[in-house]
Amino acid sequence: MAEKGTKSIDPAAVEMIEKAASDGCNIVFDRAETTKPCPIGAVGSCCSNCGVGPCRVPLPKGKEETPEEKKKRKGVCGATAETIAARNFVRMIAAGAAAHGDHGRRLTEVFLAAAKGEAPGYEIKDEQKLLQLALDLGVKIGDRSNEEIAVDIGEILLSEFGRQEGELLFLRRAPLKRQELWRKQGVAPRGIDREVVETMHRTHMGVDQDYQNLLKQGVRTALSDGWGGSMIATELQDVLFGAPAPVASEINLGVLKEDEVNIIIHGHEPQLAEMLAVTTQDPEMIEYAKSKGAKGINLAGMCCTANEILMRHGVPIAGNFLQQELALVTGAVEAIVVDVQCIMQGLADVAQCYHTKVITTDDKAKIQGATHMEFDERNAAESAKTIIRAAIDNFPNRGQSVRIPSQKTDLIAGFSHETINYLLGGLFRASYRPLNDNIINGRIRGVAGVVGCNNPRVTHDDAHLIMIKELIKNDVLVLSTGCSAMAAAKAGLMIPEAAAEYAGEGLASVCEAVGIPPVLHMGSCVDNSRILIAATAMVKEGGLGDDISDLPVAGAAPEWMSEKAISIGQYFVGSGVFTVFGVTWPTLGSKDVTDFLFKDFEDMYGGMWAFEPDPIKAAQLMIEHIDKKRKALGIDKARERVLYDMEMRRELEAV
Ligand code: XCC
Repeated sequence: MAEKGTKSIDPAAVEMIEKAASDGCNIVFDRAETTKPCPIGAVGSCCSNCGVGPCRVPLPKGKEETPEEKKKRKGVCGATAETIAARNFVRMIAAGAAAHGDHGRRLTEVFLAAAKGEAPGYEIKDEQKLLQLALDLGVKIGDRSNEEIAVDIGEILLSEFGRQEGELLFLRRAPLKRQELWRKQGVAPRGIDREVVETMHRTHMGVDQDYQNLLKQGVRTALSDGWGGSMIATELQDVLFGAPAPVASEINLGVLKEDEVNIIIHGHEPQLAEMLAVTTQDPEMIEYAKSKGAKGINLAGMCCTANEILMRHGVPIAGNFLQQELALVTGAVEAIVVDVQCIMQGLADVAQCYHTKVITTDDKAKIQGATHMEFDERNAAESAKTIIRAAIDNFPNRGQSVRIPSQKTDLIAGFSHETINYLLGGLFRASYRPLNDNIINGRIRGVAGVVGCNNPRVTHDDAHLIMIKELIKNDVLVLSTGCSAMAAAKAGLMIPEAAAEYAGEGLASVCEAVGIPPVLHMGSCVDNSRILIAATAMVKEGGLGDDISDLPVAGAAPEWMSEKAISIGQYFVGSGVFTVFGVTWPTLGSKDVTDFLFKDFEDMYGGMWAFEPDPIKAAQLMIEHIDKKRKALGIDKARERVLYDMEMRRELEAV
């Protein structure tokens, strides 16, 4: 592990952190030193839900709390430390689910507008996925046009947000046993908006004051994200922009170009990024760039928007969450174009040190000091051109302090559920059978989803890489999304050759036979819903139990920071997956709440949380869980028996 206090293990990031210091520019890593986390808020022991407080109920320092002390640890209204910690926790879930839900809603609106011919430039790209969705949702196909079918799908999915009764339709995609468990526990979500609103209501002063009941609503709200808002976003994005297929690209700050207009697109929603990807190729725009002295236009992505256009177009990625300001420090970025989520307000200050224009594009997300250029999906091409022209106009303003790090790494992305199905099963028999078989025979020990953010409280990218390397070394196939996937890609773990170098013998043999990396890039954070679908496909394929909680799988977010990560973690736990988070844990101010999430949840949902900041220990917890599940399935012996004789090798090559 990197020495404490090391800011990043990425040499490109380190170079830019040093450059920022010599340029006298204050960046996120400096602010993390001057602004320390509040120790009471960090563990969920501060209630600021009314004007009486904030009431702070910290744990006594350095000793066990007596029952008497615990009784006295209350807010002015009498709220216990348990209620306060649980309220804070479920409010994080509600905020995360709201972010993903609103993304899904906006996408559904664009989808509907495209289907009705009201959003020129957008069209149905993936007919197969459209028809599959129609079958799933009971939409008549017959001899209707794709657009007619799409209008029905869009309307059905739009009404999922405001659904008042019943259950979200995509819950039906889960294994039957899981659906029954959700109903039994009373956590099958109704509408996406309804669950978020109810969580905000319940956590208002004087409403739900039973921590177990609050956490139950937290599960329901999170499930409305994973099997609702996020899944709707992923599905419709795939239909509208095409389901991802394997694509080669490059990642890290070295993708910026000294002699071209550099435009970074940062945020989460792909509709603007898609249009920019097309419009930056427009000869008229390229000519305009040349007229300003540049050789061309270079579009690069940042954070999850980057993942979206990487997965579908191979657009290179400049970096993950903690590199957004560092990209500006290169002095070579003409514009950073942002939509929603994970956009640091500090960007506006850093832009002042250089010549970069920060361009906000969504009415929901404006930043003081930035230029606002509203993106209108109904006039998308013109909106995109206006933004690109503004960036080109800024090229002549580049200052003297330009330095682009040389680091960039090759990667293969585009591993959607459909791709995995196809790659493993082949063209004529697409299936998860070979994956399940290789898990049963022990070549692959299990599957882990390693996802989530960067957090400046720990060394940038370090925990992601240590954890992922430990997992693949132990034959655990890693599925990754978000900023975690970018960390892995930068370190060279997302090329097929990484299998021979980093993976255990069993996993390496499968990766080599199929030609895949040991860490598969599954997309952005809403695309964690792809992991739910992949897990369900493994259950349905047979041989590994009859619920997601039976599978030898685990999840992790070793450098999380966003409320969305808490919502994602909770929907994985609520779907039956053991999930471990690093950095910090927001309920440590209440032992009862923490124990409930870490222990009791296993009996209730088959999945539970854990907190372990050491990434090696966290990986070991995941492996222990995977082994526990293998044992329960009776396939632990198979693993011990693996000997690579000639016949097995031949069989493997035939996969
Ligand atoms: Fe944001 Fe999605 Fe976290 Fe990265 S991983 S910091 S949420 S960009 Ni989503």
